[in-house]
Amino acid sequence: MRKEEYISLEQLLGAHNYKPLDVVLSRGAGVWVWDIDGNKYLDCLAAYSAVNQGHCHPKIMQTMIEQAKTLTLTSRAFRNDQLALLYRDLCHLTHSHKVLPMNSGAEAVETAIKTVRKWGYTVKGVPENKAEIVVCQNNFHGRTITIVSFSTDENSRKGFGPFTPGFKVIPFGDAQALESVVSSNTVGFLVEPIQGEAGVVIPPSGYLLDVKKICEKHNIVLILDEIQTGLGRTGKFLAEEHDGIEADLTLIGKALSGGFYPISAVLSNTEVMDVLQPGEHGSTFGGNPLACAVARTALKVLTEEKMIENAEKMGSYFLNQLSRIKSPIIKDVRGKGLMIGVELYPEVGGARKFCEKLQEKGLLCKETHENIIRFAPPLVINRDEIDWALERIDSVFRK
Ligand code: IF1
Repeated sequence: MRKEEYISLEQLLGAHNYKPLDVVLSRGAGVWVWDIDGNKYLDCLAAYSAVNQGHCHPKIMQTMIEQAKTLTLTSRAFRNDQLALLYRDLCHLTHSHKVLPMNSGAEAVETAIKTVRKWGYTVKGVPENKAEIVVCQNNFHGRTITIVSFSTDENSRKGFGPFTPGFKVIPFGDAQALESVVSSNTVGFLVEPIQGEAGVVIPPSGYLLDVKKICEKHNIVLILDEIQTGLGRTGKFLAEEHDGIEADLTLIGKALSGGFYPISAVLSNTEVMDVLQPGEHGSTFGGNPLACAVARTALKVLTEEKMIENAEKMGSYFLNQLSRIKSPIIKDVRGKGLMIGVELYPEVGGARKFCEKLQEKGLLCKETHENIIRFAPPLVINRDEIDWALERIDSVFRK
């Protein structure tokens, strides 16, 4: 089939909940992807940080093939020989005490919400159905009804009511704002260490430390959503490490499988998770042996192949070089590790057309919130590949 045929078939038979670039991909390896006509692109989105390890990492693929031939799904009615090993690997890497495996990032967020509410009622002593969780403006935590209930993005909410109550919204990056809304019913504070979808918004340094102290003072569970910032993206295993703190609950997903399989997890470094009793939460595929085996190898290659250190090194090189581009349309360049955002002046009429120009030059990236382009390639990118990308970015923005 020709590209146009793929696109019209997708348009005809698929729901229109996305407006993708008109590129039909068919192969990936490392930072590169190819479309059906054999054109090669540098992937600067990495599936929203789900392919940190690079496309089709051979070792993760090998594990997937072997495990798929052995045992894929048992349900949690029985135990399997991969789950406890993943628990051990994750607890070792993150100093966590407990792990609850799920599938999508949104499911991990929902699991954390249920857990801290239950902790509020059974441990903190909050009256039933009065639990409040604080979130930030411009948050992105997923697409379920409860999660969009506390979104501040009209596009994510309109037409989906009625919404789940029990959430308070404060400005991102302002620790005092958290203190000012705390009540005796507050059970949790859910926040991204860096707001991804909002446009790579980095809080003032020390923000996470400040909110951690406020949570300790008021006996509130700090929940860090590291589904996008985690697993090396910002140059540390978890972004919280930049502030030298440990969240009470940490949410990971996306690159936990290197892009091979949906798996997410809620990590707890306190006993919050002990409030869950048998039969109170779960999922058909949560913690299945195929997901666990793939995740173990995804974590192994991330650490053994020094991808996190590379993200730190290549990220600062990429950021520095981007900041040196002299362009009348670039308003700001910001980022941490290989989580980088380039904000354009609103007058230029939106970032989409620049993504389309970059696509023509062989670089795939995605705009967010009209004027910001996210550059988040797989963490295996090398300096030559960054220079290759910079040449094209410079040629598009310099004019
Ligand atoms: C889409 C955005 C990114 C996330 C954080 C939870 C989730 C996500 C910080 C939920 C998911 C994905 C969703 C995907 C596009 C992408 C995205 F543009 F939607 F906002 F990355 F910024 N927490 N983000 O970033 O995880 O349930 O998707 O596994 O909805 O198109 P999920």
